[in-house]
Amino acid sequence: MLAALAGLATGSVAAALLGTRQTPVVAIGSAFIDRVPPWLKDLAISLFGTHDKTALKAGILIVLLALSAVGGILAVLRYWAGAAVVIVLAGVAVLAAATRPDTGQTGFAPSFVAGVTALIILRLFATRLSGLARFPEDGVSRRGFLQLTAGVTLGTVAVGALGRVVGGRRTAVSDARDALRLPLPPTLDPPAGVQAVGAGPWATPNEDFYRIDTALSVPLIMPADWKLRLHGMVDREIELDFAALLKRKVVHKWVTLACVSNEVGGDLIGNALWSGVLLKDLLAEAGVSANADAIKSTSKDGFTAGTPLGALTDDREAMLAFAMNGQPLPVEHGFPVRIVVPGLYGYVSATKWLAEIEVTRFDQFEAYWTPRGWSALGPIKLSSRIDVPRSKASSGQVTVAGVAWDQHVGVSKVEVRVDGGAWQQAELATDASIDTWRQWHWSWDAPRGNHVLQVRAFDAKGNPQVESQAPPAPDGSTGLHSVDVKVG
Ligand SMILES: Nc1nc2c(c(=O)[nH]1)N[C@H]1C(S)=C(S)[C@@H](COP(=O)(O)O)O[C@H]1N2
Ligand SMILES: [Mo]
Repeated sequence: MLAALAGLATGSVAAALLGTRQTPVVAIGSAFIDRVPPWLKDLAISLFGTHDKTALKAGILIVLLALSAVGGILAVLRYWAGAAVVIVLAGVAVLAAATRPDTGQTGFAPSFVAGVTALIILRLFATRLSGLARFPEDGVSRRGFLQLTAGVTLGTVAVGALGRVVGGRRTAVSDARDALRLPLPPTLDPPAGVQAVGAGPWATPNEDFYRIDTALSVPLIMPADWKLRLHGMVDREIELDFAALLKRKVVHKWVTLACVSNEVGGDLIGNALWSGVLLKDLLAEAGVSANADAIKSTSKDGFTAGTPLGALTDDREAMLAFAMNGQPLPVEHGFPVRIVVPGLYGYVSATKWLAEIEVTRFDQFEAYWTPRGWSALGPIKLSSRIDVPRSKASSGQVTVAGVAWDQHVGVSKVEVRVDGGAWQQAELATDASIDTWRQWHWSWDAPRGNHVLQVRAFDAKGNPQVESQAPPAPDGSTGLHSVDVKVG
């Protein structure tokens, strides 16, 4: 029984750290709720009222402990017989979590961790207990058993408490997030024609959106506690809470966010429909000093970004975003409010878990990444990527497709070549705006053998992409994306 409780404790910590609510008990309970006959559900509600969920959890715990006791007795006789009980119990929880519609890929992990923990602890107890069973008078075995019992009990209480602290806050914030009602975009559908044949999704789902930040544990901010202080070289300081933010004029805009660390051909880039409030309006209201040239934005966890004022006050609709693809920002993507600036890499603009904006001058401060070897200014560079094919193809007509981007400048042309031959013009999908990536495709009559595909893009003014290879540091990679394709 102690082994089972220890498993539940590590499982709850795993759930808290992974940001899933699927602890072993919750996983089994949810699967149970989905499957019970209606009469039993009604009976439970009439018996326990609004405490029906607590009753269910208690019931699961009692059954689990009873089965664990049986497993424990078996384990003293034969470890593997007891272990089988643990494996079946943990297996049921893993399956229950994995088959839930609302869990990500990590939902099964807490139950898995719980099972492994229980197996290890059971093994320790089984060894001590079978020794004790054979030599009942042996003081050493008895002491070893008592020490183990005390150690596991203490450890379980400590780990369980940790899980409560980490998980409780996480649950409270995600519940508050679920309960939010936000001004939402009229439609989540991408504009007509932006999707190219064969290319990946033009709109990146939140679950697939790349995540980059320095946060070892994600800042957990209740919307009711969120506050933004805008100060510095302004006529009037502004303090804004979440309710006040939502009362302002809201815009919805597709913007492709990119990370400066993206290697040529990499996937640290994503396109989403952001909803928020224009920074231009807020800055105008504050009255920015003519001498200022930057804002320093600071997150709840102390990350800072330095952004040129020009990019916030021109026509590009830089915003304080509170929604991503029609949902409140996911916690990992900056809940409840972050900055989104079209055309600039994330490290100089896209502060998540936003807490403070100071209007200032670049000669007055250094943002987080500047002393670490990255450029103070970070406009996104014209780039292109081949998404299909990535390694293999069958000979004949092969669709070569991908994306090209030059946020807030625009892409006018994409070309593809095979084995260093002549550049061929690819067909461009519709441009949603100059602030989003643009998809393209090209039909290739592919002969058998090993081939190298390459892509290059041209910006709105007709300038070609930089061909010389440069690494991401200090201000973004350059070079053409090449893919080796084996055509069979
Ligand atoms: N608070 C905070 N905000 C941050 C960062 C960070 O480390 N901390 N990283 C930035 C970087 S480098 C990028 S590329 C984007 C990534 O945003 P995403 O994780 O939502 O894709 O967030 C930016 N905002
Ligand atoms: Mo980044």
